[in-house]
Amino acid sequence: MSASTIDCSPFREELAELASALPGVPRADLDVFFQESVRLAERLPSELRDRVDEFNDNGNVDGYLLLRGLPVEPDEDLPATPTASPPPQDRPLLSMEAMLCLIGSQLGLLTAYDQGYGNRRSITVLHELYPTPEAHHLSGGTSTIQLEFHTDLSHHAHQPNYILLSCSRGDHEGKAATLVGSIRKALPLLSPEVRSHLFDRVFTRQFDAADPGATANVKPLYGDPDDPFVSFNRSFLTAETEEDVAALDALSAALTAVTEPVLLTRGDLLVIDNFRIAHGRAPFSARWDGRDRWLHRAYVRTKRNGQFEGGERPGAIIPFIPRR
Ligand SMILES: O=C(O)CCC(=O)C(=O)O
Ligand SMILES: [Fe+2]
Repeated sequence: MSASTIDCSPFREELAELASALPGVPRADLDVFFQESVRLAERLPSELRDRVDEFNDNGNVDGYLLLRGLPVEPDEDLPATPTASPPPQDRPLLSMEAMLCLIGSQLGLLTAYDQGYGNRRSITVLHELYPTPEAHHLSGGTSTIQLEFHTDLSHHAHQPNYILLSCSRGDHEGKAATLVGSIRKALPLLSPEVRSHLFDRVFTRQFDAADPGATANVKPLYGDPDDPFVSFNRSFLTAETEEDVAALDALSAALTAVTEPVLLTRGDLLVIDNFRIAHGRAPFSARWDGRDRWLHRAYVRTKRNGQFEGGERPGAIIPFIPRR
């Protein structure tokens, strides 16, 4: 097991007990639910909390933390995989939703984003990911095609630090790996010329096809030149020169070369450092039988990089602010 993976089976009972102390119907009052998540996160098993804190403080080379063996309902007790969002208001709390919010609360502030796509994405902390037949090719609802490398919400001034994905059901064939490309691994593969070209180079990102004026400024590499943050999305970044195209191609190739597939199965929770890795997802076949792949997703802000002004409460909606 890699150092980025934590076997949580020894904590399973303790974690199931914490989950049962959370409100049983989260959507009945989400504010109370998130407040309770914060309070109960203090009672996470100390060994697990220390590992999560260590990742939060220092990160790691892989750019992710994978918690395995978390408590999850037997498959026959889970509802059918959704085919539409949002879930019913009265849906009882699922174990993997509880894990998402407990670990998320330990890392920072669970946040509902207005993503700037008009009303095409629901503004909520608790996202559901499941295959949909008509999914846009850049959305998490895709299945038959690969979801290409990207940074979530790179066009938002308060881009979340972490993406949490917890898994109630894996895909039938075990193909739908989440693909993670760590900049700490990819950087040594880039030539000094490409690095200096991409560092602090401002690209315009169009984020709304219906409104060409809706743009944000995104830098593929920024921060510490020797240990930069990455922001990547090949189909959104508008390259202006031949050098831009070549440099973005080189970054894409380096990320691909270091990519690690992380196949999520029930009871797994993946914490993605959204500043250090670009991620995607391998193609897979949905069966539309009520037992398709089903993930829960939440975004977490931390005090780094101005994501947080102070005084915000967990679960609060942050308006859309394009990155400049
Ligand atoms: O399905 C996955 O594993 C990742 C999905 C994703 O990256 C997204 O929805 O933004
Ligand atoms: Fe994503």
